[in-house]
Amino acid sequence: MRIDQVILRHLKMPLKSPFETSFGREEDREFILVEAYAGGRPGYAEVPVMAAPLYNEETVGTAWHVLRDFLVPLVLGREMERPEETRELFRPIRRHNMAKSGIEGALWDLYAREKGVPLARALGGEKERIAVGVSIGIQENLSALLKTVEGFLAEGYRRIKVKIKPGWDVKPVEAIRTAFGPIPLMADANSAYTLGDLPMLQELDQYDLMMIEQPLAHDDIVDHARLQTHLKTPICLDESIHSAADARKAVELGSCRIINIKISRVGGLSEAKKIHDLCQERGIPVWCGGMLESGIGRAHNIAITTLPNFTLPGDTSASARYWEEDIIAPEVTMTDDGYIEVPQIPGLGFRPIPERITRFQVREETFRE
Ligand code: OSB
Ligand code: MG
Repeated sequence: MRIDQVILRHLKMPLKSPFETSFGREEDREFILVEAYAGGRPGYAEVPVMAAPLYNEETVGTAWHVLRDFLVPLVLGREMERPEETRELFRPIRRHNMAKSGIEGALWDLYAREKGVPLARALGGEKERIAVGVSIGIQENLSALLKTVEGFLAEGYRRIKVKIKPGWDVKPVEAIRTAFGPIPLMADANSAYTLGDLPMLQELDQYDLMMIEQPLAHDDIVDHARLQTHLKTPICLDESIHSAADARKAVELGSCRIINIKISRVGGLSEAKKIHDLCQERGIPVWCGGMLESGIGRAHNIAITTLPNFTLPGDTSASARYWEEDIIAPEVTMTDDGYIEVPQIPGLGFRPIPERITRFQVREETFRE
């Protein structure tokens, strides 16, 4: 495939309800869509950056700059056999993983369409449906939280994840256990604690959580290893893992027993697959994290989750959990028993809806060779 055109679109979509974590509160989701063309055939992907650098260092502004000035020029006019070739092309450019993942993702969709296979199959995934969990932001109070959890359990979600932060940790977990018993439950701290919080983290041990996600600093794997020796609950790393090399070091140090793989955080589908393979060899289960993606990013998450070592329900919930109107057709739906059916048509498996994309678009730029 020879990439002859790339279009970047900055979108701003209103979330159904605000999403609050230990690092901030989102009411609108701003992100970038990438469209890459080879001889009229398109490929689509999403760069799920945040508007502000509070989850990682990237923003819509940095990703746009790096895409326009560095990554797009590297692929325009280039003949490529496989999407993995972008790894070598992008290697001199340090970090900016989310920006990189957008180009590589669009090429994966294009590649799968060209081969006439679903994206999941192009990646080597075999599952026909994936198990679905839901990530619940910090709520106003415990009764609002319990109502929210009750609603998602009634919809069929197979795992509940609650966001925690200092002052909102043991109480919400205890309240959910008391109200709902032994449901699959976990907590995500988004780096809100330090080793000084060991007593509180040990207190969480009694609630039989599936895991605690990223309790300590976003760039740490050393203190996490120390923490894991003092906890029964498995630690899962999110923010600290940017590559298969990071994953190997964290596993060898004992910094985690589970890894959350986000395609964007690790720089694209190829690196995500490498982390999956490494974890499979080392007996470390993985699951697919989310970044409140639109349907385009969600479709990529569904595809990667079909690989065999994605054994735990992920954060790829149905479109309706986030959006009044998603930008794809059909939208992503979940069965009553908490699964998403993997599309069986070529490429990412959902059609982008141009009128909706235009409605949410705040900026557009086209690049031609
Ligand atoms: O830490 O997993 C996270 C959303 C934005 C940024 C970071 C995270 C999250 C979520 C939501 O937990 C996952 C989703 O539903 O897409
Ligand atoms: Mg997380």
